[in-house]
Amino acid sequence: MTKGALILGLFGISLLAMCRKAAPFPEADYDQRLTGGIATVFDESAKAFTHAVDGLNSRDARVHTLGDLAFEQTFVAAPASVNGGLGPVFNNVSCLSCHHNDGKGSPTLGQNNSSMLFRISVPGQNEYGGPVPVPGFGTQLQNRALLGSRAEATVSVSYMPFSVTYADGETLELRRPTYRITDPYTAYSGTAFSPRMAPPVFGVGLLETIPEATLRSFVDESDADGDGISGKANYVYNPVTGQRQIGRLGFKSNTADVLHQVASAYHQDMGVTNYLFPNESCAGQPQYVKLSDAPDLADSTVKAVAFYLRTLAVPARRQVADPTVLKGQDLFKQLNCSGCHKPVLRTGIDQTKPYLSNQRIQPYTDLLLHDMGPELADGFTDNYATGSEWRTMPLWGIGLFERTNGTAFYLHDGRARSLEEAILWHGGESEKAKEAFRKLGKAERQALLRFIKTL
Ligand code: HEC
Ligand code: HEC
Ligand SMILES: [Ca+2]
Ligand SMILES: [Ca+2]
Ligand SMILES: [Ca+2]
Repeated sequence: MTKGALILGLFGISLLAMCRKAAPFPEADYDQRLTGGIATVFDESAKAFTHAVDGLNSRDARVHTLGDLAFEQTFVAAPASVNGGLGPVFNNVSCLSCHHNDGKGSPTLGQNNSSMLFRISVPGQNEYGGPVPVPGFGTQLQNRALLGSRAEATVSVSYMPFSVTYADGETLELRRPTYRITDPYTAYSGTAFSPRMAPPVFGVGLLETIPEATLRSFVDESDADGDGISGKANYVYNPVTGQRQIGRLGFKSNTADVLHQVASAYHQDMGVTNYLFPNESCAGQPQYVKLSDAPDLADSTVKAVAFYLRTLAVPARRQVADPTVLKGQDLFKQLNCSGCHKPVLRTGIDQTKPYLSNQRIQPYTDLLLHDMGPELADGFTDNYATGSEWRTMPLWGIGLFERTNGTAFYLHDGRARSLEEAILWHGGESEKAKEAFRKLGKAERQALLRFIKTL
């Protein structure tokens, strides 16, 4: 072969290389701290969840601020010059009273900072495939009421301690909740009762921007790959679009988009009517008296709050190069925690929101439903979600809850008082991962927990 042919040959190869798709940027070269891509904020304080994403224009920044203020407002009985229209029945008085510091809440029933609400139903499906209301109570039980009205019922909880033993002999005490409904204002005939504690609200804009196709690609309903994890998408009616869409928010992926979630929170959690839900939550019930307060809220406020949440940044990870943390990260993969808590996803493109578009994010969720076994089951079906299925909880920000909440509680009803307890409650599709965790030695368990605390 002549020298010329060799050069031509090499040129041909390099031309071929140029025509191939660019090699993906190596995963290890990404900055592991950037939990939300460009929508990441570096703050480890109690206010870590309360920051706007970078890159909002001045108009958008103003809407974000308006939404921020509205999120914090305490509502009162109508008539009032500002923030009227609370109730007559409600679970709490402001968004912030449940979502503490834009993070999760507390399961402190009976106290003002309680972030609990209760989904209720009778068997069957409504016209959209959703839960069927309990006569006289609807699909949510409001345990508080304005002066002069009666709460739908009182809800109390008691916890039974029991212990779990690790393979190395160490034990940990868990507590099993039992809820009681007392003093209903009229005969109560509900069959399913689902107590839920407020989850964090930052990062929902990014979750909303993940393409449906990505979520569908994780579905493995008949567990074809045999790893014991199936994963199923929920499809729910979205009153904003009038269509059935893949569910992403709520503990059973029971809501498709942020605006719907905000409007229904005002309506059901606070009794504040709005353009998507113009009738009081207790309308049609025996105790309902027509109030002259509808709609309680301006359309622009509902939309500003949705915009505020969509543009909340996600806090950065910490101590990502610590050797113990890296060991924990390996264990998280080895135990297949990552089978559900997907570490890395990519958002799609939303031209109206460049600051959320095409980002490599680390939400640690697949947003799918998983059967978590009888211990966590609530018996409440919601569209395609059965009574033992839950959405994989995102783990981003989880290491900061002790700062944002003082005392942190975990799982849908706040029964777990530590990460360790939360893991030991895993069952069903996650039984295998839980058992593998239980069998780890102490140092390895600590490494895994250290890793989770850096999220
Ligand atoms: C009584 C406590 C309470 C109040 C008040 C409340 N929330 Fe929530 N919030 C919750 C609970 C519990 C959930 C989970 C609901 C579910 O699983 O269906 C939730 C879910 C959410 C979510 C979805 C987060 C996710 O990742 O799934 C958003 C967003 C949200 N709330 C926003 C708001 C806004 C905005 C307000 C005020 C208008 C508000 N909430 C008022 C308790 C509350
Ligand atoms: C089959 C899917 C699946 C697997 C596997 C799995 N999880 Fe989970 N995880 C979930 C779901 C679903 C929840 C929410 C359950 C609930 O609220 O009742 C959750 C909740 C959690 C929480 C509590 C989050 C919070 O903010 O309250 C932690 C911590 C957690 N998982 C860690 C782990 C670890 C560590 C492993 C591996 C040992 C693991 N998970 C394996 C599905 C899974
Ligand atoms: Ca009202
Ligand atoms: Ca109700
Ligand atoms: Ca599988």
